[in-house]
Amino acid sequence: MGKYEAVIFDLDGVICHTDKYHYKAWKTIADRLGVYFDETINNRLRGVSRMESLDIVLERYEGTVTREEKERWAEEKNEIYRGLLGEMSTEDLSEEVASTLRELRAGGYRLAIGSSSKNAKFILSRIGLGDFFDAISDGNNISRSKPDPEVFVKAAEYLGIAPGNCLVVEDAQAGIQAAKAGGMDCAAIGDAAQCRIATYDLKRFQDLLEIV
Ligand code: B16
Ligand code: MG
Repeated sequence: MGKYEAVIFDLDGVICHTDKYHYKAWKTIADRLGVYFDETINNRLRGVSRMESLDIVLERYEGTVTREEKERWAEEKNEIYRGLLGEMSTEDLSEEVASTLRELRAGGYRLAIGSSSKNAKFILSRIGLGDFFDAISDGNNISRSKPDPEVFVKAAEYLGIAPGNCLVVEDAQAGIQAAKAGGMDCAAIGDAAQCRIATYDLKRFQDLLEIV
């Protein structure tokens, strides 16, 4: 083992990709409400909690909205989204991610998920990783979302490893900020790697094996 004892992975955008399902589900709600919504707006929802995502979708909504309405729309979005997640299968886990995870496991690292999603366990089961991780910290066990460090601090706690010995892997800027605020090193992948605020910027998921 090298610099770290554990690796904590964000889920959406790191282990697998659910953007298109979030997009379809939010677009259905936005169309129903007559609010403009496109993929650029959808990109702003990455790593953001469900209710905060709805606030972004409603930025262009004219008129007042009650709390009850917001809760109902978020629930409706989630029902559509979960229906679409049902289309996911083990084919949505890339060979590169699967083999990198296997190598890390063989190297003795403790592996956890740190995701804002309340659907994390369902997604993991769809892609064949339902029993793979040593710990899962997700939208169901936190009260503050990224960039607050809570989701990653909890993951480290569940693993029983000090934050300073954990590496976080993230695709969203808010997630990188969360890792740093929790006293953890972090590796950025995808869009987050362009911000240049992470400890490491990865070109490919398997580059992880060179930095742990
Ligand atoms: P849910 P992550 C995040 O997952 C997604 O990136 C974000 O787009 C979504 O709004 C959030 O989960 C909440 O998801 O509605 O399923 O609870 O990237 O933190 O794994
Ligand atoms: Mg993400």
